[in-house]
Amino acid sequence: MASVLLIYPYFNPQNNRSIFRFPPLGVGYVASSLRNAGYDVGILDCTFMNREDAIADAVAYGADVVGIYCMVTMRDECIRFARALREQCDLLVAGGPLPSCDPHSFMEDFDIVVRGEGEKAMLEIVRAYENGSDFESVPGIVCRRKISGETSKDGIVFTASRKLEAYLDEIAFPARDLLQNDRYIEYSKRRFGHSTTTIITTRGCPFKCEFCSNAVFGISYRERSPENVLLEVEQALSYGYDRIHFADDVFTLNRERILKFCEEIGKRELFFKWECLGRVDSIDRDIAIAMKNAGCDRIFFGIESGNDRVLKTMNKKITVEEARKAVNSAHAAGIRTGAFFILCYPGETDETVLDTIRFATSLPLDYLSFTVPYPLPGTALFERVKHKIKKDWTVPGRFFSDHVLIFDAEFSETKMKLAILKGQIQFGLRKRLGKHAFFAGKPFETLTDGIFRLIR
Ligand code: B12
Repeated sequence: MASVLLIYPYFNPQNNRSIFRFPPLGVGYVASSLRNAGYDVGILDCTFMNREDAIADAVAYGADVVGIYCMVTMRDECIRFARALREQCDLLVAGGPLPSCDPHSFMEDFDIVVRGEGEKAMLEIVRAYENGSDFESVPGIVCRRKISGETSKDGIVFTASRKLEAYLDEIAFPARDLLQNDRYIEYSKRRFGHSTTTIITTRGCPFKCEFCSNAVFGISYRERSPENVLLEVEQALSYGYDRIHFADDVFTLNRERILKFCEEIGKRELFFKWECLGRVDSIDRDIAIAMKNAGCDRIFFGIESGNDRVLKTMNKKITVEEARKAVNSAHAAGIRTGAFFILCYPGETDETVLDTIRFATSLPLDYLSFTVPYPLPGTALFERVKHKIKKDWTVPGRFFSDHVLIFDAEFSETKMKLAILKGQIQFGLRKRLGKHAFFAGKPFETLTDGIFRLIR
């Protein structure tokens, strides 16, 4: 039987300010699917490795087929692996969010790109490889056309699209035994005092936010049953994790399902802490209390703007008022709250940016993240600004933040970074000064509002 190595090419960049480290679920799912069909599979997760060791390990593994994950920040590393392994294996396959929406740019270095969900696609590819049959019969991939037995360098073929997995409960759990659980547990305990892993309980998101890349799971929202999810929770806890980060795009979308899920946790007497990403229009006091009682102690909201006009431009389909209510409900239920905001989005003015900072720092948040806009390939935002893109995402930031402006925007990169810094300081002051923040923080806010308006 063919042997397969799956690589997650994430190396901790030197100036990385992100503190989150999670095991790669996607390659875990693909590995399970291959292993259940009898293949010998290994995972090389580079999160805690240096590049030289990782490449040497990949070469030494000697797999027939190598599959490499890629998302927008990993393009260079992914290509570097492909080039290092080109002569060492028979078949190179790319998969994950970036190859799914930008397959052409991988076809120079890879034999095949998988677009979208990878479990069945990768299995069918490995089977076709073993049988010597044509890859063109495998749906959901991009490959090269065979011309009289020869593989042409130029003739790139997009095969028929693959149907999305309809019954998520039937998909095998990710192969956690192949992941570096001890390293993740050690990192997470040292950093946060608890050990977190991710689980995904739904796939797809029915909304079409202008900046979001949903090339893998699409807009068709599908759910796992609470029973099936809790079996995976039990399995994850048995590895020594004590906390779950639900990685769904919209964990709280279906109210009935969340209530059933919380009830089921109680019935099974499962004690673990968890966190998730929620949409502000799906959280109210009752649901927040049920979640808190079931162990949820942190919720993140993608609010993105504190101005209704900008929220419309982003196609977020939420309002500032809904956002305030949701954060207040979660906070009142005793759940720690976090929120993500984008500053200086295309179409914003100085005043809308200041609205966002004012709004974000007025909320009872425990964690607050501001970023510059990132046009991801395959998104409507990308289409809107693609003629202005001037840099690749992977160029690291140098100044006081690792944010990189990759297109010619209405705001300069300096102005954007200043807005982020201002927002962070305002948030810090508010947290430190508590109820005195309004008076003590006001001079800082007024002064920096003025500076922000003046800067070009
Ligand atoms: C958890 C998460 C993180 C975690 C870490 C990732 C991890 N190790 O788990 C953290 C919080 C650190 C993170 C950070 C970022 N993230 Co993130 N993250 C996610 C999230 C919410 C879940 C990931 C996940 O577990 N998915 C579940 C698995 C099952 O899905 P999957 O990985 O796509 O795998 C499937 C297929 O892709 C395929 N597949 C996967 N691997 C392979 C390999 C092969 C060979 C094949 C054939 C197929 C295949 O099969 C799998 C099963 O069907 C996704 C959103 C999402 N819905 O996936 C965003 C997402 C991956 N992140 C994204 C982004 C943009 C970022 C950031 C850049 C955000 C920022 N502005 O800072 C950073 C970058 C971090 C870095 N320095 O590289 C984007 C990527 C978009 C793109 N086109 O590349 C996504 C898609 C969010 C979005 N909708 O825009 N992220």
